[in-house]
Amino acid sequence: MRIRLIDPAYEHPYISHSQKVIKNIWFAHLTLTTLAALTPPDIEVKITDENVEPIDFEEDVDLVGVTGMVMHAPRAYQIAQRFRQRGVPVVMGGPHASSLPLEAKEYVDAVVIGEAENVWEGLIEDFKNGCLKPFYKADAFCSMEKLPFPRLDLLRKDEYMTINCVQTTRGCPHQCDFCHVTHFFGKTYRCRPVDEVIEEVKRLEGDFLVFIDDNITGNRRYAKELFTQLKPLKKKWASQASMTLTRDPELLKLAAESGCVSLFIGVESLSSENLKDVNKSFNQVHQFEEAMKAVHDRDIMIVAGLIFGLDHDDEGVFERTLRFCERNRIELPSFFLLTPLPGTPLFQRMESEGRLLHKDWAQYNGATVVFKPRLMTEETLQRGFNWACKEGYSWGSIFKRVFHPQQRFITRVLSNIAYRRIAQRTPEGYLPSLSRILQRMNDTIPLQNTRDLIQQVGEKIAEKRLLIGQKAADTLKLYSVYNERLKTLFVRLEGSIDREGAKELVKRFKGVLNVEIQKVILDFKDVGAFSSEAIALLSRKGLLQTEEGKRWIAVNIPGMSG
Ligand code: B12
Ligand code: SF4
Repeated sequence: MRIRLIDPAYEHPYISHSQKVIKNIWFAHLTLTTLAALTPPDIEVKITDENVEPIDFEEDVDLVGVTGMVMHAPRAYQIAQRFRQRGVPVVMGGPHASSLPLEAKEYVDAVVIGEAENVWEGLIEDFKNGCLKPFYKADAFCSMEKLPFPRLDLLRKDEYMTINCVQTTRGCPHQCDFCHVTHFFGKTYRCRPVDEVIEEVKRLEGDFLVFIDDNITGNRRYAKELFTQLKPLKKKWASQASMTLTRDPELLKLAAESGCVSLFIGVESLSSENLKDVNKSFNQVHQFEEAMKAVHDRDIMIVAGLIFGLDHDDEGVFERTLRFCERNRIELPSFFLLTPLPGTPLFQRMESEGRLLHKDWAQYNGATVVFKPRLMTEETLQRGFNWACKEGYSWGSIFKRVFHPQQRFITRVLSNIAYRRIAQRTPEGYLPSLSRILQRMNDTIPLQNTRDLIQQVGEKIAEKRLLIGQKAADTLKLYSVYNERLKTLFVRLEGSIDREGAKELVKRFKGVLNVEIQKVILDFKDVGAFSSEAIALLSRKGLLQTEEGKRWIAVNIPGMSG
């Protein structure tokens, strides 16, 4: 019996990778090599990764297996159709088929939902006996012990950056709303026995490998044990980890000592509100800079995942995020557009709010807007994203990010050049015209004469002041969000306002109303103290108007609204 396993290519005018890019940055998934290893030895099994070689649709095979993420689904269905037209049965598994098995079943003969380990052999047996079932789903997650080593020998190794991929864990202890991992693996985090991982690593040729885990440090005790045992092998490795890793200096040290040279870290957003919305509050915005430094201090390169289009993102998000990457010398910023993947809580929310634009899965690629953003139009989000991709890999931005004292300068530059090639193919974008204004409207103004401040009366404020503390009261913080749909700028003020602070406010807000910003709402709720001169100035300049219908509206003015 002959089985052909196929990883569909993604065909897209600018997202698809050329052979050259694949050779520079790409590593093969472990999906099909794992399936091949699970296939009984008396069966001839071959792999086609369509990203690196064409599919032979005329091949004489008995069964075809196709995998695919959401964005690959339409291509996977086309492939299935071609083989089925010739009477070759097709089985589909992987993230998309597991999320939408009924849809997938329309195009294939059988669907494997979830992991294949406990069902693949049975499926082959059924096929041999002519009684293939429509769906296969294991009763439980598979054991992580004694997993067969993936059949890397079936890949065209010279076509990739590396084929040295190893998985040590499955799942993730976190549950970010946009992520497919927890949906797929449930709330489990399973680790392979360390000695089996070490044995697999020992068998790899060359000294570099990728651990394709979703979060390699999800269980710190396990990760420490793994890194300790990796050390003597003197390999270099890359992987993905959540930012919580940076809070354990010993873990980070061990990772570096065991050969970690690069980590993909999901930073996602610089807004705490956004992170809270997507259940990722364990990423603490105020610790980001420190966290990035801790990783760099260990000579580990950072590939940062950053998402645009979350509900608190306004037009200022693109520039703010890029400047953050430059300031922190993030070697490889990886920008994504928020993408509601079927099966995730994000998808359910967007669907119930009627915000999905369509279900053309090929567009669910992380680089195309597929939903209605809250504070921007679809067009602004798409163009801003395109701008960030291009600008982030402009020479100017690359230079700002690659120069720092850590090792591997050449590697940093070469990886940036490879990413630049991809970024250059992105269509023209533009920085939204309000971006600069919004940077100035999200700032901290130091105060000069806090002696004259009058602490506001009223229980609420007194409480606030205690909470904010003396340090915050020496500054005036501006938090602004612009809603493009309402053409309204919302500004929350926090801290104290003395005469200089009020002058600065007036300066920054003078002329802010224009064709785009048609209304400003100033929220004084978190202002603990004013000087009388500040109040006089703000009121003279019209910033304390409370009447509905005006273009300037002040709300929660202490002493007025209680
Ligand atoms: C490595 C990896 C990548 C690498 C790809 C490597 C490369 N080529 O350079 C990189 C980092 C580039 C990447 C990119 C992306 N990835 Co990715 N990636 C992974 C990761 C971490 C591991 C994949 C893997 O090898 N798994 C190990 C194998 C053994 O597991 P498996 O694929 O699930 O297969 C098992 C079962 O699903 C089943 N099965 C699967 N297929 C089939 C087929 C048949 C016939 C059968 C019977 C069974 C079966 O059997 C297998 C054994 O149990 C997964 C997460 C994960 N844990 O799988 C995400 C994951 C697959 N990626 C994901 C996403 C979204 C992406 C991106 C779209 C992100 C983006 N927005 O740009 C891009 C797309 C890139 C592209 N053009 O293909 C999502 C997919 C979600 C979804 N529903 O589509 C995942 C699940 C991660 C997540 N956070 O949600 N990815
Ligand atoms: S930490 Fe990463 S892998 Fe884990 S649930 Fe969140 S996004 Fe997914």
